[in-house]
Amino acid sequence: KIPPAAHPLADEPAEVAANINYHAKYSPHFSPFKFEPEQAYYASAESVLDRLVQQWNETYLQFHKDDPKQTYYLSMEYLQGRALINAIGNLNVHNAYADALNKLGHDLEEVVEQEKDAALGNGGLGRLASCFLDSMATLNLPAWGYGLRYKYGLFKQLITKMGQEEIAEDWLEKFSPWEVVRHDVVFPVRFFGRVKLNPNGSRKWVEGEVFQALAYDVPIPGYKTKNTISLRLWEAKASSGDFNLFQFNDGQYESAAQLHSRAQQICAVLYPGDATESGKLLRLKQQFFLCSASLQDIIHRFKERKDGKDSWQWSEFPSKVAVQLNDTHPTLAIPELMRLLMDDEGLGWDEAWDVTTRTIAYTNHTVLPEALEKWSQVVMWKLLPRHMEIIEEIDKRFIAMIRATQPDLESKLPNMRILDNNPQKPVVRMANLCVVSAHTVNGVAQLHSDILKSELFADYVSVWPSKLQNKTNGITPRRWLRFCNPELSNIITKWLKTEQWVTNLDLLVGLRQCADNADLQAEWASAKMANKQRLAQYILRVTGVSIDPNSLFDIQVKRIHEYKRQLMNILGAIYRYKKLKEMSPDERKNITPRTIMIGGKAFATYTNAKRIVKLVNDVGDVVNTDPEVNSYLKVVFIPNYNVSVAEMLIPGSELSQHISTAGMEASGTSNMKFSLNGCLIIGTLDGANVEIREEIGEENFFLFGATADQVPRLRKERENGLFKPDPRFEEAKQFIRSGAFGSYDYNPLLESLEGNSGYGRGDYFLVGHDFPSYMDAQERVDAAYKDTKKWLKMSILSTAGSGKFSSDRTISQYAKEIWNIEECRVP
Ligand code: 26R
Repeated sequence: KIPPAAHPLADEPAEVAANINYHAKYSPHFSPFKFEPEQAYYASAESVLDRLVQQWNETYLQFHKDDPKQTYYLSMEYLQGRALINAIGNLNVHNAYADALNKLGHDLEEVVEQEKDAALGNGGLGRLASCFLDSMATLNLPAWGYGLRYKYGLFKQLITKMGQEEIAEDWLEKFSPWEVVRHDVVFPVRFFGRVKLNPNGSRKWVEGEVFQALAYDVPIPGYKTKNTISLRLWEAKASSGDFNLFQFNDGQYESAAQLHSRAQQICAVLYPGDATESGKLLRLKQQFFLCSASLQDIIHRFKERKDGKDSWQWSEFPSKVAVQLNDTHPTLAIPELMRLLMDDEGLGWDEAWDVTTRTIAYTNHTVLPEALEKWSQVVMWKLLPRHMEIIEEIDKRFIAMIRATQPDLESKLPNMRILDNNPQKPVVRMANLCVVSAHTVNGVAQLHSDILKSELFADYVSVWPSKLQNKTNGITPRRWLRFCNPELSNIITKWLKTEQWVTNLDLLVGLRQCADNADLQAEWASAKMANKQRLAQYILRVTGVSIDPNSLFDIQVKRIHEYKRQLMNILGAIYRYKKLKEMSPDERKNITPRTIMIGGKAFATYTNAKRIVKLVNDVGDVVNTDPEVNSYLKVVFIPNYNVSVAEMLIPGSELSQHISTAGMEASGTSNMKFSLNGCLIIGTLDGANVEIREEIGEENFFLFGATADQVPRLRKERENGLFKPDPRFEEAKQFIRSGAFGSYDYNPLLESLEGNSGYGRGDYFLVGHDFPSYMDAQERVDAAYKDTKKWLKMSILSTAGSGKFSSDRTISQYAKEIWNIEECRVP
């Protein structure tokens, strides 16, 4: 019997301070002679971890004891952002830590900023995964996240004279206190090799090279609950036996450690460039590594859950395990589960297929053709020969099933089947494999799910009428309001007379009835002003540009992509600048001053996206230094947009732009964050914008542009030369051509808006078509902003109408309608 551990901490600031001090003193991470913000951060993190570990262990035990069905969320991306501020918020010890740090001569805000963002993701899909973990923990759901522990996360964006430059971000450089390595959780993962036929007819994948997957666990605390779940990240290692001591002693250092260095490549970076064959192979290895390690772990847990006391049956697996695939990136989980069940556990095809299909569900996050994964069959046969056999069999059986049950679909089969056997380039269509194998397929906003049903996956609807579902995305109200915007949160709590809204976001509707109240409006305005001032200081610090907190703060932050139409935004800014220049000083006095901020990373090889970044910066350089007009307009590019920058920007924003070509943005999630923080939206009827507008009221949303169902016709008309450009559009483009923003060659960008056909040319994204209605909507924005009371009312109504967009709502729906899991709460 081990004596019980002493209760780690009380919440009195003095005791918290003592505990931080203890960690500062006895923690081996740094010399004891320094106690600067960085040391204070590490000591605070370890102090918080004392609390987390206890809850975490209790959660493990509870899950083990109750043995509920558990969900496993498989994702190649997580955008966790900072952990310290979130953990002390969720543990409800914010004030204790702020006071404790004060006693130690530090400021919590400064200490918190020492932490590097964990940026193991690109954008929306990765941040969604992190919001989902927060909600799963908060709702006490028995759930796990699985991912990869990349050494370098998403690149750091530098803005230079050349535009965007990328540098590696070594987020683990100074070690992360938030991960715990589990030396006892290790699984072998094989690549290459061949399939061996056993005498009894069974098959076995053998030889090739084998790496070890080592688990690192990150605690995910729920809000005001003991439940603390795990994000398990796999790291690739070679076995010690793979180190060739003989070669090493012979001076052949590189070849002695060959497997070790190949292991390091697997988890080196997120999305290695895939222009080369070796790059593509590496990406496929990453995906398989995640799937194989996670499934072995899941199966291991399934088998050991009753301490071996009870016998169990494979047919119960789907009533104990739900696996959610975050897009097609972890699709290999399907053939890997089949392989493990058949080749390792001895199940027959039918039984294995039944278990697999009842376990796995798939979420689609995009309809863009270039993002629909297709893997070369040649590469797959080499890397994963057994999985290719299984995929061929799934394809064969699918075809047979369709011919037997729905012969009328014969003509659709070439598009529906999993293998595309085009002799030039035979590929495996991962989305088709998911739709055929998963029990549920969901889109991420109502419009997106409708498009999946009517277009991308339309052929499957008659085969499985209820397989396709919608689960509108959501965001965690903890990180995205309560913690990032304490000023506004306090006002909301005061006026609703409860803080329950943090876990029951629908309560925000209670603000509707006081949207006209002058006192609320005054408090609301002063919170916004404080946040704008903080943002202005940040902008000054990182860009050197001074912006006016009394101007309208207009923000577009997201990955740079032509479909998201940052180009339309900057063309609008250019037109605004040109008109300001043409005005007399007296005329200018009627203008609503604006600060247009644009931020986001361009994929390193996406040239047109990088040109857009360059253009925004060049326009900023000209506009911001033009003394004639720069008190009416500033254009700022926000460098290195990430989760913690977003936490600063969103509370200080007044207008945000969600202006994608209708039908192209699956959902968008920052639109929800802005709206929740009382920021108005100018946007198209795309993704979740549609539902946000429904919830907050159309009179509170600046709508413009073509609708999704009009887009194909408009593209046709354009091809047939029927498009008549608006003079404002022509004027803005001409202004760039005139050299007003420097001598950089913008022709490729301008040409993408010209012509009449082709993807990415012929204005595929309909910037020209939507530009006039966009500019009209911008005029409505200017007019509305002049009426402060009206604007404040709209702002309050935006927050009041955002309750639906809590990820708690989204996750409850997944739990009920897809996973069939229930809460398992630590008492
Ligand atoms: C593998 C490669 C081709 C690849 C494609 C696409 C890698 C990553 C992506 C990212 C996509 C899938 C993504 O992030 N989609 C976004 O998902 C969000 C969460 O559902 C949506 O809000 C957002 O609209 C969508 O673009």
